[in-house]
Amino acid sequence: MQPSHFDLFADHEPEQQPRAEQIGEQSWLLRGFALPIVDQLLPVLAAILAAAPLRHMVTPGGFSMSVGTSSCGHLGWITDRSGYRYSSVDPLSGQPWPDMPLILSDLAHCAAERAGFADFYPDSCLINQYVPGAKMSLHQDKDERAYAAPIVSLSLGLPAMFLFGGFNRNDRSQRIPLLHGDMVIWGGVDRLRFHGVLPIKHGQHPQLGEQRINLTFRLAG
Ligand code: MD3
Ligand code: FE
Repeated sequence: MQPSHFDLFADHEPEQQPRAEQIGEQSWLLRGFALPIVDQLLPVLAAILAAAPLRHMVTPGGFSMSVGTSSCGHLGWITDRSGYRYSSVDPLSGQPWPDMPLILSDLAHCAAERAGFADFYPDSCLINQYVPGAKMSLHQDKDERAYAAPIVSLSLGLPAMFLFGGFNRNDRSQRIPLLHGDMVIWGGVDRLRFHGVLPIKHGQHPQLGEQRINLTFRLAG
């Protein structure tokens, strides 16, 4: 394994590390895990979005998503009238997606490791932008080639109420507030649980303004 430059937590005492909160059998919430490097992340994110702008993709059913999306890494998640899938090309530019910067892949790797998932090397980072009112209905993530790897998420900007459901759409959901800098890791049996995000409320985040950005790191290919 290549050495990580994201060794911020390596020489800290355990009690100084962000605490891990178990939210499912194999799911963990790391409150504020990304805060120590968030000022470095924001310009990196801006550069990705300059090369691959956020856009409102169309679902197979013909509806425009309220969430704006883009990607970096080898594969990016897309949707259009012909379906949901991963693509190595950004349909907007016809070019490969921007590379996934090391600071992002390392952050995801370290978060996964903290949650007990060794050797997580994501090949895809989906960037979701929520403005007030935007939401994500309950769904499962099934477009990845394999489900053995966890999914790691990073929340930035305005808070969101995350819905963590069961294995059937109508199972009762837990509501978990996700705040700026929080990271969540979903693996194993929890990987195929239904989940969603309630409509984002109005507000101003000091660094991101009136929006929430969520990054999800995946092994898609
Ligand atoms: C739980 N995004 O992009 S992050 C998605 O906040 C998505 O933007 C939400 O759901 C967001 O597909 C939630 C987290 C997430 C991603 C995948 C999961 C949670 C998950 C897969 C299984 C269980
Ligand atoms: Fe999802």
